[in-house]
Amino acid sequence: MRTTFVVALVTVILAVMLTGGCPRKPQPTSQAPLPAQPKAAQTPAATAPEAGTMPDFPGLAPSKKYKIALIMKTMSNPFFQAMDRGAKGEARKLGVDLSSLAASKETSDLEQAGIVENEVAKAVDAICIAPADSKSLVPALLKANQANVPVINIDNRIDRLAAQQAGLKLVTFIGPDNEAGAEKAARYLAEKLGGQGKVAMLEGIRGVDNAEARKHGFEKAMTAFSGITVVDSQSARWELEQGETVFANMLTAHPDITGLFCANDMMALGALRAIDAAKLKGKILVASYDNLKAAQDKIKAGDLLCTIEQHPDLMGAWGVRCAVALLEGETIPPEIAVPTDLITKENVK
Ligand code: ALL
Repeated sequence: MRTTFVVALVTVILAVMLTGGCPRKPQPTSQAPLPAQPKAAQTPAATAPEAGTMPDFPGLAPSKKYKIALIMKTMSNPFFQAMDRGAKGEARKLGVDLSSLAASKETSDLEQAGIVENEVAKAVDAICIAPADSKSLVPALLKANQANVPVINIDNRIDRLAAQQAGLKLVTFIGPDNEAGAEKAARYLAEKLGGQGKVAMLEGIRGVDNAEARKHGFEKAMTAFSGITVVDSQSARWELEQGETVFANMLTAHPDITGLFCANDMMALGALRAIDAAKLKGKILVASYDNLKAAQDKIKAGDLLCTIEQHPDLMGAWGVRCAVALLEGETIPPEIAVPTDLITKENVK
């Protein structure tokens, strides 16, 4: 009887901790230490909430109108428009003065670094950044650290080693498990191919954390199917036009490709154009990532097999909420995971 009570008590305590509901003492600490372990050995911190939940900081009532900068990659990708909407909605609720900023292109990482420096110079209270590159933004973000402007990393991770070596402190990372998300989409593709055939991948910008993680997820999924050969994998730098050109060239080299995984929808939309131009519509199954409106339309039309919803709206909203909570003295978990959902013709909206 007594043992049952103890087991039940421990279970309740663990459940409360895992859902992020444990009571939190307000602490003045602002910067969570960077985990020291290599990537493979990392596990979420004990206080990190499950994917799709986040500490809600009940009763969060800002004591002043905070100035927060949301710095994204480029508004030319509708993915960031969704992130912007989420952040603006939360900023309205919390009375935050939010500046939404972005560089011109997917490849404009140095321009993005300039935006970070400008915002630091304007003395914003916090920065939420979806970095275009995982390493080249480090020096600009260090300037934020030096000026005591807390940095919340969303969507794409700053490279842990580069951050550690530079002594860069990030409050938290809010984003998906990109490897698991890509693996989910790629496994679905392999299953729909009946575990047979020649497949290829269009990668994001090489060396960038989420692009590399999605590539690993794709490779992991494909190695489980002995009848599938990966014949090509190249970067199309997240862009539609590049997706079209790179995949058109791949098709010339490998006209018998029957499956393609793209690390984002923009590249997939480009690849679908190349498939059309090569008169191969219906012969190649395409899987991708982001669940943009244009991708949903392609799924409904039967041109795209599946995509992954990774909730950029939540990344934006939670980024703003965590920034405010931190400025109000709350402790922020070092990792906050957003879910990845497989979207197919069965559940597309
Ligand atoms: C990443 C996002 C997206 C997006 C890409 C392009 O960080 O997670 O999947 O399409 O940026 O900039």
